[in-house]
Amino acid sequence: MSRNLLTSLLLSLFSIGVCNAQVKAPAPFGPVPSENQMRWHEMEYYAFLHFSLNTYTDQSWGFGNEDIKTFNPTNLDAREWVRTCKEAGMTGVIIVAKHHCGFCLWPSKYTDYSVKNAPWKNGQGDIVRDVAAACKEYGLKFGVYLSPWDRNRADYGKPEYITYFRNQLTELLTNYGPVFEVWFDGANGGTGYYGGANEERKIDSKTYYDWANTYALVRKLQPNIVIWNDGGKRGDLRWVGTESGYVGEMNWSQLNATGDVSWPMLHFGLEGGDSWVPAEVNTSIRPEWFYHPAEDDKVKTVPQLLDTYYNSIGRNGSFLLNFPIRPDGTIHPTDVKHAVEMGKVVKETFAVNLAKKAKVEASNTRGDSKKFGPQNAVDEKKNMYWATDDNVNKATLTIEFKKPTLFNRFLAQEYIRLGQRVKGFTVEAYVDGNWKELARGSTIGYKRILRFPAVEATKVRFNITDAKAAPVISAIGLYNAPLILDAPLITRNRQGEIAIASGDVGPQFYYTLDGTPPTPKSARFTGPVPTGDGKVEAKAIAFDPATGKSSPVAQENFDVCRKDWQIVGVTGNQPYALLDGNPSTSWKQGRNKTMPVDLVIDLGSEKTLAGFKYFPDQGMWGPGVIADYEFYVSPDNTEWKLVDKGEFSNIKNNRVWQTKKFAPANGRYIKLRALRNTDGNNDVGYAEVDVITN
Ligand code: FUL
Repeated sequence: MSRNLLTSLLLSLFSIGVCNAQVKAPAPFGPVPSENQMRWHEMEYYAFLHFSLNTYTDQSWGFGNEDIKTFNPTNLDAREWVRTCKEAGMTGVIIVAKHHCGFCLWPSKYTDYSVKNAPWKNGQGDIVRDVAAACKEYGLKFGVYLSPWDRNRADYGKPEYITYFRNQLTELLTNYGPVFEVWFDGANGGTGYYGGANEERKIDSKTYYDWANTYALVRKLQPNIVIWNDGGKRGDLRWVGTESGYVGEMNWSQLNATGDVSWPMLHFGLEGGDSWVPAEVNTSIRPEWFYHPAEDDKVKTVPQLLDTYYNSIGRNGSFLLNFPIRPDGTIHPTDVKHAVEMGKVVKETFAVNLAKKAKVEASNTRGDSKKFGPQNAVDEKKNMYWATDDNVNKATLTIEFKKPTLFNRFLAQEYIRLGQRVKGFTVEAYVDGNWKELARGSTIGYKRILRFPAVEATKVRFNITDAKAAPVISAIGLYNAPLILDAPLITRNRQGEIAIASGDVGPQFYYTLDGTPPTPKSARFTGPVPTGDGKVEAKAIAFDPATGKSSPVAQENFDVCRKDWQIVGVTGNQPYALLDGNPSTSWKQGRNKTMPVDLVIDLGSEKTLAGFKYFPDQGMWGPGVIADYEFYVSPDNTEWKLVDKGEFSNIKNNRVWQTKKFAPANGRYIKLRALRNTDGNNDVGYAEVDVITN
């Protein structure tokens, strides 16, 4: 190398250095996460394990007097639980050490109501210890749930209980190694055993637990912990206002440090709030938290779990997924299978960032410095980021591929150590010489993922359309997720239009209405399909154009169109949920009704009826699932003929479509009479009701 060349090289390196040194990083904007919160953000996905005496009594909440002698799992191996979590792609486990019933999964010194008096391992077992050890072995972080409400304790509600509660907390936070998260459930239901008092006790959850001092104790014992608290003093993390597995599309990681938190604040965060309080999305892999055999066929499917993934981690939240443990001490194989499969799909989806090798350019780069250049967004280094000049709150990052590239997911991360800034963005693809908008979003935060049907493009534009301060983007990703090809769901609404949908975003749907098998050459579903007034036999497949693969065939036989049907004696539109063809909407009879409870429908004209169908409400609380019924037909809503009666066998354990056939009878009115529901009360609900005509 010539001397001159060397000098000029050194000079230019020097000047880049000087230039970079001169360009200052953006100042933090608003509240920022603590180191503990930062570590927690990066965990993303972890498990809850619910196991207690409830598991043996088939309850959701124990009263506090359940018999310890029932607690005798025969196949318990905490290593299996943790291994499942690891295989599912999780990074930690939170064990429910004590639920509301007060029974402790560790041999607490301060109560007899624990595993030490259970037959399991002759009272020598300690589930908290086993889980902590398994987490260590498999490299997962360990957390604890300790219910502040204790329905077993005689002193609950009195000051003495706070000492007991803190003693237990001290045991859990001292004897089991590092704890990443402690969960203080907000439920304080009132009634309980309370050492035999059998009464209702009310406390003020804001003051009773003296949270300030309880938190001080927690932080002293576990300086690296994050605190989850719902309803008490503001913790490090917030609930999202639902246990159904999603947080708002707009999700700010802030709340105010004090003051009440309304539902929208839980669900969307509080833009401009003075404290960093990010969202944790907690949900169970089954409808309930504890194990109930009746839910063995209600385990969330892989597409449903993926939906929750995108609606939590994909929306700037973490994902806390619960596994209920069975009485024998194991996780049900279906739960294991679905969780592990979902983990595999996620791993496969995000294995290759297609933007990594592409050329990236930005409309603005802070101080024109490489240190803040757009390349930092695709280098997979979490502490490097693309930033704009101060006051530049709108900017575009363009990704250019070497060749047309197929993708269906967009990922973005803000460098949240400098605060959450982005308020609005769009993603566009350059297809056939035109820019086409693929998706748009509001907030980004720690991580945001958008799904859209696969598109092949040569360029992609990420446009930040609004931000509270100069954007700082630490990651941009484009991925091509494998499509999940489940048999699609075919529904027909009251107007007789057919709709086809599936759990994934992106498959194409093809259908037939004449009983022939659908193929990718059949009619393509692009929107509601009118099908007239008569019966329809609909078949459909989901199809992935990229791989040429099809799902299994879905088939639905619809009877006559329900557009002229009127529900007699009701007002408003709400009751018509039971005729809308949508199995996830439902209607419940008024609370003032007592059994028998009738549903009367005017079919609009006389029909020859040969049966009926009932789909029960799938909800958790008071669904009013009919167990015993009578079915009547009438020409005039006055003279009724009983055409069928009986039970919906096993409906308590399996809330699926019930189909009943009877000898043909003519009539214009039908009456479904509920004689008894599965809970033995007067609730009566319906997700769908239909008839079978001759
Ligand atoms: C709720 C509790 O009442 C449930 O039983 C469950 O433990 C869930 C995680 O939190 O508030």
